[in-house]
Amino acid sequence: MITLLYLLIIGLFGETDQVKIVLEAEQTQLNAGWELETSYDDYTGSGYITWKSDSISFQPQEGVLAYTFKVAESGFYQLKLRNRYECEDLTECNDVWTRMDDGQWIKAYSHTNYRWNLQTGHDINHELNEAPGYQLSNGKHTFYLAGRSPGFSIDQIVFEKISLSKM
Ligand SMILES: [Ca+2]
Repeated sequence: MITLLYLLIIGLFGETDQVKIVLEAEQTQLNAGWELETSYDDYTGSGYITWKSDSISFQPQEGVLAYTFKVAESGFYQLKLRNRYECEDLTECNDVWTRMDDGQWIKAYSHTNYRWNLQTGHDINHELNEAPGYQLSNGKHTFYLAGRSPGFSIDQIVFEKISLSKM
C-alpha cells in the first residue's frame, strides 16, 4: 500500500529533487532600519528581522542586506520568503525589496497576514508573478534584501529548485 501510494505520488508529481537552500534572514550584517526580533514565536534560528524605518517606495539606497550562498546544482529556484506582517489590509505593510546578483530591484510581497507564511510574489511595474524565482548557475550568488514597508518581518529566505532549467 505504501509502495503504491509512493508510486502514485511520483506519477502525479514526477521525481522531485527537493533541492532547497535555506538562509536565516537574521544571519547577515544588519544595518540601520532593520531590527532583530523574537516577539512572534515559531521562528527559526535566532530570530527574524523587521524593517523599522520609513516606507521606501523607490529604488533602495539604505537598509540593504546581503546574503552570499553557494549553489551546488544549477537550475530554476523559486523564491519563498518566510514572512509575517500584522496589517488588517492585506496590501499594507506587506512588502520588501529583493535583488539577485546584478539583477534589478524587485518588490516582493505577501498577501497572508497575521501568521508566518511562505507566500511570496514579485511585482514588476504592477505585473504580478505569484511564483517568482531565478535561474541560478553553480557557484556563488548574492541575494539582497532592502526595507520597503515598515513592520514587514522575514524569518527565512528559501530558494526551492523547481526544475533543471528554464532555458
Ligand atoms: Ca530566522
